[in-house]
Amino acid sequence: MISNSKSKLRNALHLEKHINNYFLIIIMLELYQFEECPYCQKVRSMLSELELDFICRNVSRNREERTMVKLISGQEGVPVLVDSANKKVVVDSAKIIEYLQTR
Ligand SMILES: N[C@@H](CCC(=O)N[C@@H](CS)C(=O)NCC(=O)O)C(=O)O
Repeated sequence: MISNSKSKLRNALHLEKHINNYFLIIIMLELYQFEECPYCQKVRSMLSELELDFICRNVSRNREERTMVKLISGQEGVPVLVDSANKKVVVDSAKIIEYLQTR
């Protein structure tokens, strides 16, 4: 009986941890990018300089294969920044950098 309660508590704590991680992920900044893209590099540097955590969404080098980028931003170019907490999608490295600096 006691071990059953302990196991329920353990499961509840485990679930809570996952739920907390889930919300942490949604409020984070997401950068759609690929490593060799010089515009993406500029944005990554600024995110580091501002000590901002972000999720890196690595996309194909082939623009026709960037389905999520197209869906989210209405165009295929990267970098694209998604700031879910502020419901913003920002396209173009210069605009993203300006957004990050004034956010
Ligand atoms: N002016 C844009 C240029 C971005 C750009 O040319 N990105 C390339 C990758 S390095 C790209 O995605 N090209 C495909 C396209 O523009 O559809 C910026 O500064 O972000």
